[in-house]
Amino acid sequence: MSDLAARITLARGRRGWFTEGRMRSRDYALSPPGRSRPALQAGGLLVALLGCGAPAAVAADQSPPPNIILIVCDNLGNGDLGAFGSRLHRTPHVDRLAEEGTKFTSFYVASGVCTPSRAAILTGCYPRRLNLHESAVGGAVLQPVATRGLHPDETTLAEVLRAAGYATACIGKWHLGDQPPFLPTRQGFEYFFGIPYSDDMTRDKRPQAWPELPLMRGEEVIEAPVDRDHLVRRCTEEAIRFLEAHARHRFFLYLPHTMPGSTPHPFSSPAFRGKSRNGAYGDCVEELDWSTGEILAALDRLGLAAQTLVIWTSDNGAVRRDPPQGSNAPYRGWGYDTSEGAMRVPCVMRWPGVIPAGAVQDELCSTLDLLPTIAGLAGAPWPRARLDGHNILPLLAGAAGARSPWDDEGFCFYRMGNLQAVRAGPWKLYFEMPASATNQSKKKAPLAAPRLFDVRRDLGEDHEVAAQHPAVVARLTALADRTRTEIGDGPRLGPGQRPAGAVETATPLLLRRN
Ligand SMILES: [Ca+2]
Repeated sequence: MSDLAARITLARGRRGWFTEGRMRSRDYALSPPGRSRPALQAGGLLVALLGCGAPAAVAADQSPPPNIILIVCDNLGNGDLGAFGSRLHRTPHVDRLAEEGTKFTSFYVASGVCTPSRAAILTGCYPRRLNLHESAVGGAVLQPVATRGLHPDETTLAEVLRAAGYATACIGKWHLGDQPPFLPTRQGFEYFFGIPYSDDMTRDKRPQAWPELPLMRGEEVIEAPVDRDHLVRRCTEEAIRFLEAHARHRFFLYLPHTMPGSTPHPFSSPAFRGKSRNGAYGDCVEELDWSTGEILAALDRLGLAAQTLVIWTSDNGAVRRDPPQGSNAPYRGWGYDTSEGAMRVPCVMRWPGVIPAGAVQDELCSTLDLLPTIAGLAGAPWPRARLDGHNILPLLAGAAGARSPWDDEGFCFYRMGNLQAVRAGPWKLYFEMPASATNQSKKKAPLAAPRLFDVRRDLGEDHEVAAQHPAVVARLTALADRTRTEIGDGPRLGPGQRPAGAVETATPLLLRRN
C-alpha cells in the first residue's frame, strides 16, 4: 500500500461501499440547473465567441444539444491511423471522419495507462484528484477483484448527460472498478455491455484469485471466459442496436473499445484476421476502423449525422513491443509513461456545421476538457466538485484567435502519483526526478536535471533546450507547483484530492450457472 493510501482511513458508507477518508456527499452532487457556472454554459460561451467572430460556435449555441458518441480505443497510437500518417494500416472510416471533422494534433490523455486515463475521460479530473492514479495495492491500474473504484459520488459525464435527459450506454471496456458499487450502471450508464477490465486480465495469470474474463450485460456476467476474438464485432453490434433504439431520443454512447488492448497478440474476428500488413495488431486496428464505419453508416441511415458529435480517440499511446506493433509516430516514447508517445493521442471530432471540416487544431486540448465542453453543449448542470478540465468549445469550433486555457495554467503529466512533466504553449518540461519516481517502461533511471522541449515543432523531443530558456523553465516550474500544491505529488498530499471508492472485501465477477 502506498504512503498515500496508508494515510487514508476507511470509513463506512451508507450503501454498502466505503469511502477512503472523509467525504461530504453534497460536494459531489450536481448543481441545480439554475446555479450552473454561467461562463461554462453554451449561452455564456456565445458571448465570448461572438467577439472572436466564430459563426460555427454561434451555430453550436443555436443548435439543439447534440447526441454524443465517444469512441476510445485501448492502447492505440497516433501513428496507427491513415489520417495521422500511417502508411501501414487501412483506416478509411476514421480518415473520413477526419475529412468531415477536425483533427486535434495536441490532444492529451491525463495518464499513460488505462484506469487513470479512463477516470479522467469520464470526470474531467486529474486521476490524482480522484485517488485513482494507482490501485489500492500500489499498481498502475486496477486489477480484477479490486477493492478500489471510481467513487460512486463522483459525477461522470454519463450522469451529467442523464440529468440533461440523455439516454446513456457504455459498451466496451470499463476499468474503473469491478465491484458492484463501481460498475458503469452505478455511474450514470443505463446500459452496459462489455468487460469490466483489461483483455489480458485472465484467470490463467492468477488462477487462485482471478475469475475467467467476464462478459457483462448490465450488472450480470453473461459469459466467462469471453471469446476475445469477437469483442470488437459484438460491441459494435450492441452499439448500433443502442443507436437504433434511441434514434428519436437524445443519447450518449460511450464506446471504450477493448482493443488493441494489452496482450502481445491483439484480437480480431475471422473477417479481419491475416488481412492487414501489420500482423495481429494491424488486423485489430482495421477492425476498429470497420467498427467506426458501421457507426457512421448507422448515423447516416438513421438521419442522425448532423445532430451528433462524434469524438474518436485512444486512452493512451501504443505500448512497447519487440518487434514493434503499434506506432506513436511522430512522437517519442511508448504507452504507460509520460512521454509524448504515451499521452499525446490521435483525436478526431465531427459535428457538421459546428466543427470545421478538414481542419487541424494544434492548440493543447485534453480528455479532461470533454466533460466541461460536452456539459456546456448540453446545457447540463455541472458537477459542484472541482474539475480540472475546461470548456474548449471555441477550440472545437475553430474560433479565430482561440487559445488553449492550458497555456496559462500548464497541463501536468503524472505517472501514478508523480508529477513528471508540464506543458504550456509549445513547451514541455520534464522535471528532475529520482529513480524511484520514474518509470520509463521498467528501465528506471533518475532524471538528473530538468529537460525542456518545444513539442509544437520538435515532435520527436530530439532537441533539449533548457539551458537556452531559463525563464521558460522557471515559468513552467511555477505552473506545475500550483497543481502540485492542489492535488499533491509523490508522498506530498494536496487539499484538492478526493477519496477513491473502496469496499472492504472484493469478490470476483462470476458466471452464475443454474
Ligand atoms: Ca490503455
